[in-house]
Amino acid sequence: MEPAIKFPHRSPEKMKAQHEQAVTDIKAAIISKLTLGVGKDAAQATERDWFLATALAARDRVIHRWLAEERATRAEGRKRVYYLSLEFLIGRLISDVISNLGLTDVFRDALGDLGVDFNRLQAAEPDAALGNGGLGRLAACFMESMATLGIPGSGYGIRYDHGLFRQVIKDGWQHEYPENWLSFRNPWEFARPEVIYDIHFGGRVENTTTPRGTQRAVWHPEERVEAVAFDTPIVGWQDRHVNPLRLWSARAPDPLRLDAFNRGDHVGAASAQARAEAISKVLYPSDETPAGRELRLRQEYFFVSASLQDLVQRHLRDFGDLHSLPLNAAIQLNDTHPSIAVAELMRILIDLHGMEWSEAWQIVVGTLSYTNHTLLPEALESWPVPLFERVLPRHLQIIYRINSEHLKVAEEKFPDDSDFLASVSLIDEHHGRRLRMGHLAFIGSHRINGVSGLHTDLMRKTVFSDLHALYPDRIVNKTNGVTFRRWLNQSNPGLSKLVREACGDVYSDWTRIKKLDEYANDSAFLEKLAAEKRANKVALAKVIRERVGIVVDPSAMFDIQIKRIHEYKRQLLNLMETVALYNAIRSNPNRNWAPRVKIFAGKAAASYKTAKLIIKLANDIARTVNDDPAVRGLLKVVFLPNYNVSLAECIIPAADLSEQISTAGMEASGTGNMKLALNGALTVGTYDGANVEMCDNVGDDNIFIFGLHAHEVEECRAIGHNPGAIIAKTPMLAEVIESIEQGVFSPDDKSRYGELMAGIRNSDYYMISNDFASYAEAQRKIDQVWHTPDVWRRMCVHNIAGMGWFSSDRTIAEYAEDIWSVPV
Ligand code: 26V
Repeated sequence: MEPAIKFPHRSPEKMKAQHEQAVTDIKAAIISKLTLGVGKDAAQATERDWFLATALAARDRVIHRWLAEERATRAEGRKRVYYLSLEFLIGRLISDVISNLGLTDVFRDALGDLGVDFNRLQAAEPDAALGNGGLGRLAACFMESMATLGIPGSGYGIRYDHGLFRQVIKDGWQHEYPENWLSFRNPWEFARPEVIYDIHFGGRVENTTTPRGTQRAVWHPEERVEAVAFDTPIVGWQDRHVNPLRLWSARAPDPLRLDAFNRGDHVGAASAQARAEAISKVLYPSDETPAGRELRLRQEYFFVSASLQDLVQRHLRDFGDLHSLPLNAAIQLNDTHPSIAVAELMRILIDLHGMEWSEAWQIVVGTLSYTNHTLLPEALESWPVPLFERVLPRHLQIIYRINSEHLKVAEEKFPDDSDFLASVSLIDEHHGRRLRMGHLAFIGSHRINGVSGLHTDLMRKTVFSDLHALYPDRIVNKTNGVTFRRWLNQSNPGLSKLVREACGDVYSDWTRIKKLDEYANDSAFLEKLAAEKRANKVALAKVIRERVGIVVDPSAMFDIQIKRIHEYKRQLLNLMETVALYNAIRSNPNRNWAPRVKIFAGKAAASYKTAKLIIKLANDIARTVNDDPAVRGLLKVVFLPNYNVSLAECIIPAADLSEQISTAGMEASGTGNMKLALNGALTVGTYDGANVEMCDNVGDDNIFIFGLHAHEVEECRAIGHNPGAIIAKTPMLAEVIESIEQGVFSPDDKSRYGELMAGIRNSDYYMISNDFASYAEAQRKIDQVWHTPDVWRRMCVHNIAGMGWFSSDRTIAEYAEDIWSVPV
């Protein structure tokens, strides 16, 4: 679908002629790239060759705009935004680029003329899976929105050789395999072999006094690694603006020790190279071993140091003086992973540019800001002091000084309160001396933001309550959003067309989508909406059959839970309710059940045993239910392997029901919730994360909310809740637990889920027992609504219409105004 009414003054004949000319040009460009860029004839070209040629032809159409925008930013001295993130979960880029250029129909027709199917060609692009989940995907949506809004923004991250692992399900269990996204060349990126920075590690610090009597620290590192830049252009909607995503690759300064090689030590001769290159080898290496943790710290410092050196150099080139850095640059830290930036920027200003401490500190705080994405204690980063000192001795000194200045301020404001000081200190003395990276990021930033209203509120009340007392103006909320260009226009072109016919170009102006509310009682519109949903479900049913061999009926309700597998996200609650439904259908097959297909997808961290067991349970339940003729036609369960951005693009448009059922207070925001509602799914969810604001935007009657609220969860935990008593009072739940623990779904290993179920009986930290009855009740209410299609469809319309505010354009505009001080 092309941008709406691009040439309002042109006649249809003229537009047709123009289209034909464009198709001719693109055809020639693709053939030229195939021949000269890929080295293939059309007759020998594989799908991958066609993808490469097409991507190269599309990329050519971006470069001039990119260079022009960069020239203008420089000439006008515009403030730049730097988004530092260890993760960018981009997925495929081809349809992003071509559709934002407004050339989808042109490329489709050009390729068609060449005998190539555009959809199949798109599938030949490997996903850039440089992220784990929500945090990384948010960074990708933000990059696209910054480009769309014309904000001069650069992303900085790591060019991992291997992104997130490929998940293979064997006999129901998850296995991990390396992802090789770069093995067939990445046509989007530009290697910049001339943009290289030295990154240092280890060694010692020499403290000297200059002849003038000032103290100076000189770091004598023991190791040097090179960071090499690779740039990917990120195109905004209608090609208005293009921004770079600069990813760093690690390289050893000396690839080979020739003396060792000539002695015959072929492996040892390359060991320094292997150690250096390990830094950009894999995303989020296992942190189960000390070596893994150290590598993670090296990754963080590596990309932060390279990025800061790069932006400081650019600032000096453009403005000549580092004192104006906060005026001309805003650096956003995506979670604590880049928080070493606080100490590194201080080091650059003081050690390398001779600045005074307090002057440097003002610049750092004025330039940096930090986004928190989770309150889970196990996910809050901290580093053991001895490890940190070994890797970054000079930074430890700087952090100690930051801490002592910070504690002076704290002591002045809250005198004689040692508990308060211990709680705001950058050093946690309780767990064997660790550096609290969240605290470091907080102290070094002028703004700290949460990612939904509830999450921000909890930040103020829990993990950062004492720091908040010290700096009450710093914490602000910036509720997450998603880019509608990818998550509606590209992934669901049929629905996108309907929305645009009704509302106009919602991709330039998200407020327009609200107009869809006016169509909620338009039966012709509701029919068209239903037809689009049906077509998407037919397409997903095909994918399900091809990938897992299960046949599902597109007229059943597609009930979807897709996200990382984590106990707090409670896939287990969904599975247990599925078992309850299975039991109920078996004992009462003739009731007026709403036929359902329960679809799960998601990866578990390789070392997360319980999450992997939950995947196995999903597959065990799927096998049992799908093989049982008693429920045939009424219930199917599917676990789709290897969830990634591309699979999400295929599942989300086909969803009827969106499961957002985390334990209240634990999901910072969620963004899948927004994508699914935008695609016309109804939400069953807890009052958690951005679900709360979704309620406000779609209206309480158009969303199914159940379960404890965050404060109730806290109260329950405080008084010590009693799952045993709840289970005893809830026969349906008791039956589910018994059947799972007795091995009904695991006849080959009856005790497989004994411990998992004992966890619920005994402690139930995630409150499955507390929420079970209210969840099951919500599901039966959903069945009722499903039986009245008009009501269901009307609710879908209100959901789509209510999602405007969840555009990442809104989120980014708020960051621009309240945090970055850049014009939009
Ligand atoms: C990380 C870890 C790592 C150690 C084991 C447990 C654990 C649990 C959670 C996490 C999440 C890290 C940060 C993150 O990805 N947060 C997600 O950020 C999204 C974008 O803001 C947000 O929508 C999700 O709710 C939030 O979980």
